[in-house]
Amino acid sequence: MSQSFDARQLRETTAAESAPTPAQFRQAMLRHLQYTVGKSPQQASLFDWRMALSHTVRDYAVDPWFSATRRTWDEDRKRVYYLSMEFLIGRLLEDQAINLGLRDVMVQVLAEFGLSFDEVAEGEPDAALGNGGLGRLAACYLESMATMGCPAYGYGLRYEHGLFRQHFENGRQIETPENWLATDNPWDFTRPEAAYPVGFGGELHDHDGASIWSPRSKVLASAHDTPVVGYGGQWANTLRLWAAMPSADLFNLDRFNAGDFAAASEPEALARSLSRVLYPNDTTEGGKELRLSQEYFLTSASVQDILRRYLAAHDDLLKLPEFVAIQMNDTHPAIAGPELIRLLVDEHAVDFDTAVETATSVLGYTNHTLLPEALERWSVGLMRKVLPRHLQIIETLDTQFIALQGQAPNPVRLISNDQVSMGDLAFTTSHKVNGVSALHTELVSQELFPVHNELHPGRIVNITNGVTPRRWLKLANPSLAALITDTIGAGWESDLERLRELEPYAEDPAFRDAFGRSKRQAKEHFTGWLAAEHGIELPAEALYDAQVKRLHEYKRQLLNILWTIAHWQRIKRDPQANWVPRVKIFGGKAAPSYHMAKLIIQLINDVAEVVNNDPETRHLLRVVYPPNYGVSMAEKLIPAADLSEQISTAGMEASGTGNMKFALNGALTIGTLDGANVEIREHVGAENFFLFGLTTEQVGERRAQQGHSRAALEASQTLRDVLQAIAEGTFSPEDHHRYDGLLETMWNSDWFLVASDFEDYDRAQGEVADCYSDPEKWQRMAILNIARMGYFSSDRSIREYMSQIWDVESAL
Ligand code: NBY
Repeated sequence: MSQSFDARQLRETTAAESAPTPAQFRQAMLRHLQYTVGKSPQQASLFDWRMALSHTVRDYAVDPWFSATRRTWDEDRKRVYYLSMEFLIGRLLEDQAINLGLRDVMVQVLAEFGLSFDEVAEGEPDAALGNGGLGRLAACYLESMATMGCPAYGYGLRYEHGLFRQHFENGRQIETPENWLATDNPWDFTRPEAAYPVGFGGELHDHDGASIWSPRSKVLASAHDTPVVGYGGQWANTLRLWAAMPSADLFNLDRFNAGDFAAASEPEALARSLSRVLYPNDTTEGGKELRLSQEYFLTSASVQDILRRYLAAHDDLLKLPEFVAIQMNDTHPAIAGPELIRLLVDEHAVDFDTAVETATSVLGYTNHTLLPEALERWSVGLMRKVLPRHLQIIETLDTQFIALQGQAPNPVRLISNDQVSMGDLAFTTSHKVNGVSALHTELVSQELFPVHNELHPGRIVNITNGVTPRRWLKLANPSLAALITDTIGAGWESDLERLRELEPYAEDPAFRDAFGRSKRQAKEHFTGWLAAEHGIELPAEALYDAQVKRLHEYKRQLLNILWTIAHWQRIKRDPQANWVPRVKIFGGKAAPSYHMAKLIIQLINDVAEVVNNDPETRHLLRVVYPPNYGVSMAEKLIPAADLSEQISTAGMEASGTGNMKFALNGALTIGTLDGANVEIREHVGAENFFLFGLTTEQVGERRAQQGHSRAALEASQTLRDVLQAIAEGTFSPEDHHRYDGLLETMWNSDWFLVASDFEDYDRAQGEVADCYSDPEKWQRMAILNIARMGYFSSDRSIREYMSQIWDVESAL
């Protein structure tokens, strides 16, 4: 059985039949409390209970994990290896419990001890091993691969410090280190026996025409495994994260014996730094030796592990593509091509051309960006210093690639301007290259890789992103999930197209009311948390209008806050008009070195300070920016939103996945024709989507027009009034010049076309308000959004990867 397996069967078997009784679960939990945690119920703190509970849930994950692993070996199945520098997992307890069918029993047993599950669960730190969309996508895909019964491993780094924590001081972003491992991580199994040396630096020697690499230093990669259970508990895969361990010879015993204790551990400290901290940029800074070393560390350990596992059951390395598919999540692990070629040639005596062919058949590359500053390039000098053998292999690949282009006068090169282009390298060493939405894939073919595309027609494929409905609907929005189950029955969780059965209910007043109540509950859950955690009180009766995502100029949080100012000014001019009360919610982190993004954060907070304290408007407009947005905050915030802001400059957001989570939870979208917005709008219907803004093509034309920013400003009195208020220090009375730089950009360059799109955005926001004043209409639209979002399940995405890229069958 395979692609056509019906995931609906899963739930029935596990959730109902093999789930423990409350008594069994209680006993298992108390056992862990006593023997794993070492506490009695009388002494146990919330932390102790969470540990006991997590270990109990993990135990139930181990059985499907063992059986899936055993079956994969016994049936000699092809495996997928998803290589990613980021896995933005968030919390695991409730997620795993839901997939194992244990959630209700767990809540009930805790209640018997007078404990609230929410309170216990709130203590779990987010595993924030990622920056944003790319890392969260990897986490959704892991969960979907397990649900679909796709034999797979996720490979990543076990960063000691995940994405920094954010707080605000006087409106400014301050970063502090994140420390998720400070208390025990109950989910992973340490595997000291699975350790691989990864070499760095050193020299090449010629030996009978072959290159011999003698690395200068070696660092051990040591494995930590977390079982990832699919929905229904029928299958489980492994997330294997590598931690850097200094190999024994790195500790300088001579220095230690000579009494220089600090110097003795210097090389050791350097080695450990490889898995110390996640790079906090969602675009590369470039040229950082540690980053390149981290990328190689992940890649080499993973590829060695993959070959070891393959060779344990096979001996013909040329058959590797029949049993192994490796997916590179962007170019960060793109050294996998040269590394696999190196291992085949240098360690297993495969000839070079065969090695290249084998590697290419195994590898796939997902592109997540067109932004030039985010396309990785490593200087040849750095490559030679850190990875001399790989550079040599890349030079050969470059020569071959030029030859492939025949007489082309200006051939595309893997190495140009003394830099290795990791995108071009990833393309040439992959049999499939995919973009993450239809529009993005089109741009990848036409703008980024036109030459590659002509040389290898059919290599580029589109696989539109998806999100897992288990975490992003069932877990995050229990009231809506319950309403859906009551209405169409269970099973939609693993067959999301079934949401379509909700369509007729858009016309049912009772259902619309019930939907309204579920939205209210989600709002109360969010505002309750916001009040408890941040002391922010929000009105329940308002349009919740949210933009949460990394801070980036192309995402145009600036457009949103400028419109908010315009809206405030309008209310002040006519406070008695029939305004729809709005709460403007912002969330997201800026890269620590991204000055403009941090300035925009400060502007949002400055505006919030003024607007929220204006007695004339505060019942009609609020601006809130809860700090430290991440997966766990998203789980509370997204279900509470009425309006989803997806307002990037067209052509710049590769896909977006937050857009999918909001629409799935019944928020309406105000958005541009960018990334997956295009497909969301096609699916939910143009009449159920607030569209505005220039198209990708028009963006190109507008940018080419001299003085477009000034012209757009001259055409908008509204926007000029906004900019004037900022310039006058309305929001920064203590520093009138704070936003000079930002205003200068608005008048004179405006690369992201904030001014050009402002008036149309204003028009669309007007439509939003009109529509919201007609609750019946709004709810009908929201319900149709939910009913038509089935396509955006990550199960669908994974099914497409399995058939179009990995050529692997479901084991279920
Ligand atoms: O990947 C995001 C895209 O912006 C978004 O449109 C898409 O939905 C999502 C999933 O396909 N890209 C993204 O999140 N990128 C990064 O986080 C990232 C991280 C590190 C680096 C570059 C990009 N880096 O070079 O270090």
